[in-house]
Amino acid sequence: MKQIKTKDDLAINGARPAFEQALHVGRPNIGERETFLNYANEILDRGWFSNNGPCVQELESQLSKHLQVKHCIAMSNGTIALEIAIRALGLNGEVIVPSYTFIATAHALQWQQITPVFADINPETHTLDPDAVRQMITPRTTGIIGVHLWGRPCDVEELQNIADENGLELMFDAAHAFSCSHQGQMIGNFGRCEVFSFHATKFFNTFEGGMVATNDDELAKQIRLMKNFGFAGADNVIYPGTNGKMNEMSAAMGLTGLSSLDKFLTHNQKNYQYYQKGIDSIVGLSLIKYDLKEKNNYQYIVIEVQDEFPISRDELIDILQAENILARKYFWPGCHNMEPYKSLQPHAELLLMNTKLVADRVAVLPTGGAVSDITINIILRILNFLSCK
Ligand code: T4K
Repeated sequence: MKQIKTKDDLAINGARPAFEQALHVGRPNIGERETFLNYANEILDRGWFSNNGPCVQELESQLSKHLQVKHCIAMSNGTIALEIAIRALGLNGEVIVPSYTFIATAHALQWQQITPVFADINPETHTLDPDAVRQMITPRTTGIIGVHLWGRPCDVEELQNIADENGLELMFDAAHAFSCSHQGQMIGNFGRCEVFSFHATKFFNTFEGGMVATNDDELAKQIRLMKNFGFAGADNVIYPGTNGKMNEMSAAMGLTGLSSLDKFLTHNQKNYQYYQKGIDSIVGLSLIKYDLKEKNNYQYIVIEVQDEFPISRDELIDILQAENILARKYFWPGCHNMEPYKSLQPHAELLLMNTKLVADRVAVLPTGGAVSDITINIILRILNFLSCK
């Protein structure tokens, strides 16, 4: 194990890195290989690879049970699930979203000629600040998309109040919040619908994949039409739909993952607690907290680098990356600072002070099944060393 006693021991100064192989923030969680291979063999034998196959149907049914939600509609990825949900809700004009999110939240609107209007976040929760949302409503606003960032639920009730008072649709980007709850109810049950990502790097993955969850029968019917070209039956197209279908291998990965979900969660939670013990005693670093009364997936280890820390967040990331610890500055610099929004809305940042504050100080550290407590111990020792610089 590499010793770090002086700054010359840091890889950024030419020393050997702490890890020989890159340590990624989100290595995939893989369930029992044998289970997946059995599903894969069945799929090959059956010769039924897509178009609402038996694995997709079984996955949707298990997901509905897990989230206690009426309809779970599996898709090829989270972004297309967002695009379809947005279209099925009939959103147009302007839709209020946070800028502090993955770019897909904004792009899913812009892709359909809907203007994402960026509202500021609460710096404590990193999710939409309801007062900021109120400020951004105009006569062109048709909806609000809250993002349960890091798996921590938005202020769901207050956003629902705002939507109701102003006749707006409310949906959620729950890409990070699979298997999380809010006030004892599983995420998936709020707003008109909620959208999940099952990308490789997520707590629960289907290689690539996503889903819309809703308790609204009519909306579910519409979404099912849209993700399958608008087919209402053989040779009967009644809507200009797209192709958002999940394939059978992805669904098989999902079924495999679901049967190991408790194992993934236990591992993530242990990692979180291990990081927490170390980071709590480091002045100038804070680890975001999860509400212990709720279900959490502990998918992200998110730290904030405060002014008291001797080096900046960017210097910290550079030092860690040199050690082969590929920490990330999600979701810097905020969607409003990326194209096309940067050019289309050059003054957006004036109302996004908290977004800037948070985006400038967050770093995400590696966790997941591939990261052990020994690895975390090494990362903590580096952080400790840097705190005394
Ligand atoms: N809404 C929100 C709030 C989201 O966060 C996302 C996706 C979406 C919507 C859209 O859902 P999807 O359409 O993606 O289903 C990654 C993911 O690609 C993206 O899914 C995710 N959010 C975002 C937060 O992170 P990058 O650009 O950071 O990906 P990349 O390739 O750098 O991978 C991240 C880490 O994982 C790296 O350290 C490498 C490692 N990795 C990656 C892959 C693909 C692996 O170890 N194995 C792999 O197979 O975006």
